[in-house]
Amino acid sequence: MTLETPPGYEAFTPDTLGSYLAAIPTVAERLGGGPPLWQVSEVGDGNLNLVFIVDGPAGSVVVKQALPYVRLVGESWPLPLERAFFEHAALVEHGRHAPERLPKVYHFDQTKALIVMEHLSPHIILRKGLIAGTVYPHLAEHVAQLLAETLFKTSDLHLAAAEKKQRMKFFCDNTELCRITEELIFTDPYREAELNRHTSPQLDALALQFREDTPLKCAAQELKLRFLGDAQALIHGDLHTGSLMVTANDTRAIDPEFAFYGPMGFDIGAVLGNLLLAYFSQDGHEARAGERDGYRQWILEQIEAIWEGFEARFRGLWNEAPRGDGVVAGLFTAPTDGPALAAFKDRYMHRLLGDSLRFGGMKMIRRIFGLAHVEDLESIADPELRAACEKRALGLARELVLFGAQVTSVRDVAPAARFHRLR
Ligand code: SR1
Ligand code: MG
Repeated sequence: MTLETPPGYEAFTPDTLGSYLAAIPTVAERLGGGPPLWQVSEVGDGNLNLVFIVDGPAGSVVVKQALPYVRLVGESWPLPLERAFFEHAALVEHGRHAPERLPKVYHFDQTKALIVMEHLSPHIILRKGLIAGTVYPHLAEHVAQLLAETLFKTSDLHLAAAEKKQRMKFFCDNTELCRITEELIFTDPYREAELNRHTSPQLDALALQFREDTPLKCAAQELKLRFLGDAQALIHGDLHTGSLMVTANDTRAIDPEFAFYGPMGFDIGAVLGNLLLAYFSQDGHEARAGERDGYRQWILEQIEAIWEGFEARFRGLWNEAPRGDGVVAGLFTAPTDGPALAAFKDRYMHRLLGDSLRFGGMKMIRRIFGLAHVEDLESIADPELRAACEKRALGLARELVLFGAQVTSVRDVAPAARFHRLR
C-alpha cells in the first residue's frame, strides 16, 4: 500500500535530501561547500518521523520530516503531515519564552512537512544518559526553567484572554496527534486493545487486574477529561525523557509535535513519570545489586529539584508579571487581600502538583501496558528482571494516579518510590 500524499510532498532519503537543501540559501550557507561534500544520514529512532543529520564543511543541521503514517506501526496507521506545522509553531512559540532550552529553527517547509533545525551536538537523548547512569548537574535547573517559562507565559496568568483564545484556536486543529494521546495513554492500557503489549506471561495477571480496576479506570477517565478540556497553557504534549537532549551543561526540549493548549500537569508529569521509569529500571542496568544506589538517589533528587525549581520560578513570574486576564492583580488591594491571594496561589500550586503526579502515573502505565514502550525497560534483556522492575513501577504509578491529588509535598514521592521498589 502506498499512501496518498499532498502534491509536492516526497519523503526524502539520504540520497535525495542534499539537492533539496542546496536550494535553501541560508541552510546551504550554514553547511558550506555543496551537496557532494555533505554527509547525510537518517538517524530517526522515534515512533513517527524521519530525522536526518547533514554534515557539511562549515557546519551541520538536523532535518526532521513527517511521514504520512506512524513509523512504529507502518502504513496501516496514516497520520496527517500537518503535525510538522504544529511542531514548528510550538518550537517558535516556546522558543520565544525559553530560547536557551530549545533548538534553533532554520527553515520550515509546510508542503514537505519538514523542519531544518540546529544540530544539537554533542547532546544525547536524556533517556540514553539515564540508562547509562550519567549524572547531569544542571538538568533540574534547566527543566524547571523550560517548564515554568513555557507554561506560565502561554497561560491565562500571563496572556490577555483574546490573545490566548486566538492561539488556542490555532493549535486546536492538532486533533489527530491529541487523539493518539487520548487513546494510547488514557484508554488502551485499561482495555484489551489490538496494539497493546506487555512483558508476557509475567505481567498477564497484572494487566488483567488493571483492566478490571474500577477506581483506576475512573481516575483515568477523569484525567482524560482534563486533557480534553483544560486548556491551561501551550503544552509540549510529549515531554518524556526521549524529548530532552542533554550534555553536562545544556538541556534542550525537542519534538513538540503533540503541542496544543492542555493541562500544564501533563508536561510536568511526563518528565516526572519518565524519571520514575528510569529509577525503577536501574535494577536492570546495574552489574551487581546496589551498584546504582547513588544514581537512584540522584534520580529521585531530580524529581524534587525539578518540581521545586519549577514552582519557585513559576511563582516568581506570577508575582512579578501578573498581567494575564486570568487573575486580575488589581482586585487584591484591601489589607486582608494579601494573605487570601497567597493562599489562593498555594492552592493553585498544590493542584498543579497533584495534576503532575497523576498524569505522571498515567504516563508510566502506558509505557508498560500500551503500544509504545521505553528503552529504559525494553533494554533489560532478562524478562523476569524486566517484569520485576515494571511491577514496581506500576505499583507506584497506580498510587500516583489515584492519590496524587492528596500529596502535599513533592518530597513524599521519593519515599513512596523506594517503598514500591523494595516491597
Ligand atoms: C503511535 S505514536 C506512539 C507514541 O510515540 C510518541 O512519542 C508519543 O509518545 C506517542 O504516544
Ligand atoms: Mg517524539
